[in-house]
Amino acid sequence: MHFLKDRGYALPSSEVTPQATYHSRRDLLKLLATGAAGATLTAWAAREALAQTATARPNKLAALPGARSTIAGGMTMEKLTPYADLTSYNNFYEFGTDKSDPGQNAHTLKTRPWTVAIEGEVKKPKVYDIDELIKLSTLEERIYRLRCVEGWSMVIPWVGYSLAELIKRVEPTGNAKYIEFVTLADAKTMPYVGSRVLDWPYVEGLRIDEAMHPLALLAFGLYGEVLPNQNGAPVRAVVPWKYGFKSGKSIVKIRFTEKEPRTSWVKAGPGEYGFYSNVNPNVDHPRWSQATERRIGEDGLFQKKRPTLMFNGYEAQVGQLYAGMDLKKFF
Ligand SMILES: Nc1nc2c(c(=O)[nH]1)N[C@H]1C(S)=C(S)[C@@H](COP(=O)(O)O)O[C@H]1N2
Ligand SMILES: [Mo]
Repeated sequence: MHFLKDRGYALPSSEVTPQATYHSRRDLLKLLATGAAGATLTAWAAREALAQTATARPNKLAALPGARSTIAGGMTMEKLTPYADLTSYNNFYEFGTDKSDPGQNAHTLKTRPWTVAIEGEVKKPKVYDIDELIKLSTLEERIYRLRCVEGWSMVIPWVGYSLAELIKRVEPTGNAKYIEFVTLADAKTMPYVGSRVLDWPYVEGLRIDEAMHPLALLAFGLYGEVLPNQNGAPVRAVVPWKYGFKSGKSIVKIRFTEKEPRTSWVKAGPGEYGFYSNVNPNVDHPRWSQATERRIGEDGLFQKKRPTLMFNGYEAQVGQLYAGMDLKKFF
């Protein structure tokens, strides 16, 4: 994936973009042209200037209905992680376990046709075509920190809408206590599906109130363009107050359940990875500290690391979800 190297995050042009990528991005741009996300487009046009400083970012984004201050508080003015870094340093084990593997291997992922099935404890189960899902609500650009459990972090300008928008439309039943994300496991296009690193498909989950929190994002793009394959095209979750592995990539199914989902990482190491996995500098991973982090593309390997913030800096927004819970027990 070299198509943006020389253009940074400018909007694409057909000469520098492989045909397949261009088609999907053109669809996103077409959607924007209909006015569905006009304000966002304005912000995107100004991206180049903004990203240079990343401090003078004007408030141009559409507010979420009823959650304006929550979302504004969830944004960060920190410097954005360069596009080249966040597309070449990834965790996407279906394409290999080295950080550089997804960027090199994920071109085999086919993101059209693509459907996302909504199943389980909902009154309106439905199989959404990805292009229908993109149009379900107004796309917004949201800058979130992503903190990996391994101790590195990035700041990414995602494009999507609150997961709550989808959840409300499918009408969960009274039994829906959790939501499970099932992601693609296609051995034909994903070379490491079948390897023993994880139990495939990659499954993640949230408690329903966590999933309903306006900060929880269903993302279709970043830096104003559709998601690069290695970042979880064509649709992924982004749960910014949790360790990165909770944000499942390339989702094909969303199930509403009564019981806590059995997630891939909890199955792989129940003593190391908990269901909640909220970013918490006070609860160490059994094999390493979680107190500090290294910002990809910014902090050198030998530089002093920056302190990790409770709930990844989103405590004011999400702390209430865990009132009264022992976060050492429910890690
Ligand atoms: N399907 C799937 N989703 C996944 C992973 C994965 O291996 N497979 N890795 C997770 C981990 S550990 C992290 S840190 C984030 C990384 O997202 P990014 O590459 O866009 O930064 O994706 C998460 N989602
Ligand atoms: Mo991660």
